[in-house]
Amino acid sequence: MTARRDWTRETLIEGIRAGDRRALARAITLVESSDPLAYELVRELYPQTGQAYVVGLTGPPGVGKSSLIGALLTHIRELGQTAGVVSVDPSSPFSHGALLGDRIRLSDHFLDPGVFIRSMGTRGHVGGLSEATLQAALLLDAAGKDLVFVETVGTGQGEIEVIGVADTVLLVLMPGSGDSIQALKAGIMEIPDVIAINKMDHPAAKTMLNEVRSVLALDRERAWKVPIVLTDAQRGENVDELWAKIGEHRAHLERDGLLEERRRRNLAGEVFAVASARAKAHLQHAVAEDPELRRLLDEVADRELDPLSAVREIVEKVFRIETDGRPD
Ligand SMILES: Nc1nc2c(ncn2[C@@H]2O[C@H](COP(=O)(O)OP(=O)(O)OP(=O)(O)O)[C@@H](O)[C@H]2O)c(=O)[nH]1
Ligand SMILES: [Mg+2]
Repeated sequence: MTARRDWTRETLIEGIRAGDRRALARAITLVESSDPLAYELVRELYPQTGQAYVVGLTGPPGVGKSSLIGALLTHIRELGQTAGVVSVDPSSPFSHGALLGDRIRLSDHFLDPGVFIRSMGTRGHVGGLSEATLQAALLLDAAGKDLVFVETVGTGQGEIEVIGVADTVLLVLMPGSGDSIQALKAGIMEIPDVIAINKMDHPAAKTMLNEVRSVLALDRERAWKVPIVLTDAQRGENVDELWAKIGEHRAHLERDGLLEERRRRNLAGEVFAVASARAKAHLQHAVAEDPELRRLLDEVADRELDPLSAVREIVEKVFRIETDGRPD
């Protein structure tokens, strides 16, 4: 075991720039715990980012997202590219490295210096899931990885929003992921860029493929036609094809100058998401700490004060924004 190093801001920055995995591991731990030093690191390294291509994977629990990343890593390492992986676990405050399951599924890659894998808990993070994910992706980018994979488990709603940092969004489903089909159909879930139906050995895989196809057929306006690939992450089946589809999406974005546009939109979205998370945390804290503001909530409950008047008073007091109680 290496002795525990006393990292400083400078040695961390230097280490990350050099792609040192211990520096990266330490930095992501700082991100996880909302340490102000993480913010400083990202601020310092940000000008060098934007080199990595970011692939975001989302989908219901247990569909095989981590297994698929493992299989994709084998493929892209053969192509000579390096990669960073961050699996975001919104239900846990700390992950301490890799989750046990991921450790098994991604174990082929742990000794490979061209790959950095890390799970990250985000529960209780002051800036929320978006902030932690954005910071981790930027750190992996700054460490010189060609590719960054961000895995996050979908909760059924707004799954894709949490990977607003991704250049390509890959939705992973498996036969029986009916909820996700409904969410796509209802427009609750944004249409991803590529869909993988994993566990293709399952007898219902074909049915699932047809269901997904019929949902996508409702959305014929787009220039990009969302490819659907049946995969088997365990046996590595069709993983090269999946990677080719991700590559085609990338080429589509790069060809028409859309990548720059998308990144601009993504980053603006991230700034808003993080600012909103912080504003909300600030608001909750302010109300919890201020008996006068808490009293307003009691008055609303007792029907002595209407809700929008309470909003006006709270917003004026906490943010010093004059409003008439209506959103603009
Ligand atoms: N039969 C079959 N099993 C698979 C396949 N891919 C993954 N699995 C299994 O499915 C289980 C879940 O796989 P994971 O890769 O951990 O899935 P995940 O989506 O990352 O799960 P969470 O991160 O917990 O949401 C594991 O037991 C895998 O071995 C596949 O293609 N076929
Ligand atoms: Mg996983």
